[in-house]
Amino acid sequence: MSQSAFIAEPFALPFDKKTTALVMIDMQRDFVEPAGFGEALGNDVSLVRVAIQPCKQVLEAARKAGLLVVHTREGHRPDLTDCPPAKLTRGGKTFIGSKGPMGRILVRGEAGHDLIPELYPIAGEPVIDKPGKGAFYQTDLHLILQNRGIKTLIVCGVTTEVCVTTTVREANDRGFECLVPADCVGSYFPEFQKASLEMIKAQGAIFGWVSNASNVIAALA
Ligand code: C5J
Repeated sequence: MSQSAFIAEPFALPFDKKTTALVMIDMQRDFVEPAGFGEALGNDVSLVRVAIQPCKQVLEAARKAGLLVVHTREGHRPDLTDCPPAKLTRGGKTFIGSKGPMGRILVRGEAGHDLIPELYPIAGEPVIDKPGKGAFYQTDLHLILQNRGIKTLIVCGVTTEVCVTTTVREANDRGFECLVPADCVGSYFPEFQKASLEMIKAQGAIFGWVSNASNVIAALA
């Protein structure tokens, strides 16, 4: 019997390694690296970079435990035909498809769109290219998870209040149980990080559980 439980808030989350996947959200160079698009917007990337090492440790533990590992990237086709016109107007002074410090912003194939080397996928790990904030919208993520019989998701990545929690909310509605290790998710805004994590676990795990990297690693060992 491989059933175990993650120590988590608001209460322990039972899981089975065979039906659990790690989903690494948008750990892309433009969001996380100094001299990327995130920093060019005036954000302090050290606030999201603190998640890299805990993510790396959870990624290694997940690989060792034989979990399905999925990576996502937010971005669009070079001709932007998959970008809703409304999304194209957002950004204040910078816009999707315009020139950023590491290539065109949020465009597939550009250097800034790539995943950071510390968390790079290995052979056999699906990479989901998503046009939206949530990882299920217009992607085959649900199909991949369903075909593997996945029930529980460990969700890491950036940013906590945007793509991480959008994905967790979507996953919860689709019947997945989601665990978010607090030190494996990052935001440029500490107040958003705190509020987002509180919202997930509020009202008896309204749409998920919150834990940390060391609890996840211990449970997967
Ligand atoms: C992500 C964003 N990945 N903040 N995107 O959170 O626009």
